Amino acid sequence: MNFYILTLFPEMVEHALNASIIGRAKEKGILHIEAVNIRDYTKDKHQKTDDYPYGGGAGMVMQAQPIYDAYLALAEKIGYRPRTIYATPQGPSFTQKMAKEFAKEEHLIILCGHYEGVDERVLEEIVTDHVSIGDYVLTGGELPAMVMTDAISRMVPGVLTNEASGSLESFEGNLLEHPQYSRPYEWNGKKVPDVLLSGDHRKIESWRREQSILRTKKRRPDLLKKADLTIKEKAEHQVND
Ligand code: 6GU
Repeated sequence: MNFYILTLFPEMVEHALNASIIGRAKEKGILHIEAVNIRDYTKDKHQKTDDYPYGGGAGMVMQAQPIYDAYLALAEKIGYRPRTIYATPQGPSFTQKMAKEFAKEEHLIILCGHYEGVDERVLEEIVTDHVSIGDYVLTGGELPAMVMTDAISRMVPGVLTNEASGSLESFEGNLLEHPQYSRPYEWNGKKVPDVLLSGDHRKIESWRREQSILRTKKRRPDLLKKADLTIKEKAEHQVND
């Protein structure tokens, strides 16, 4: 899968996505992540990419021309106009479902805004999806672009190796993951739950499932309502439809 992150701060994005699982997938050629510097496409003689807002007001607005030319150069290289996310608080919040959906694309552009915003006309021309990462204020779209790239990347086949995988993960079936333990058996006076040492895999699976449900009920009761529970589990944990 190919990501193209349109930004005025390419170095911010490049360094963050080279480590660990994403870095390894890049080395293996499963992922290609390219930070495109919008400034490289300005036709302004002073390399300017922003200007004052029409109608007045505080801050600067990113101009249409450099963003559009950067986008067109990518569309030309790819051979079609790919799905293009604008990272903005003015959109629905990013979810695991969206991560899976975007991971089906072969090419994906993410546009990062900065300052007071981006000229609306270029957004109308290129953006297919407005996506936020939550209801709080950030200084720019770079961190959201990195968050989305990470979450989408790990849904691309081959990115998660066995050690990083596991089918029962947080949000799978809208349940949080069960607690994990490693050596030593006793630490700070606390022992590992004995069931995990029993060697009885059915018992272990059933204990983990129970823990997932209890944990979701306690920490994310909003999620539990959407969780895929059996009728028996719903009865046991007093979950109403
Ligand atoms: Cl996706 N972008 C920006 N610039 N700010 C945000 C955001 C996105 N999500 C929350 N705040």
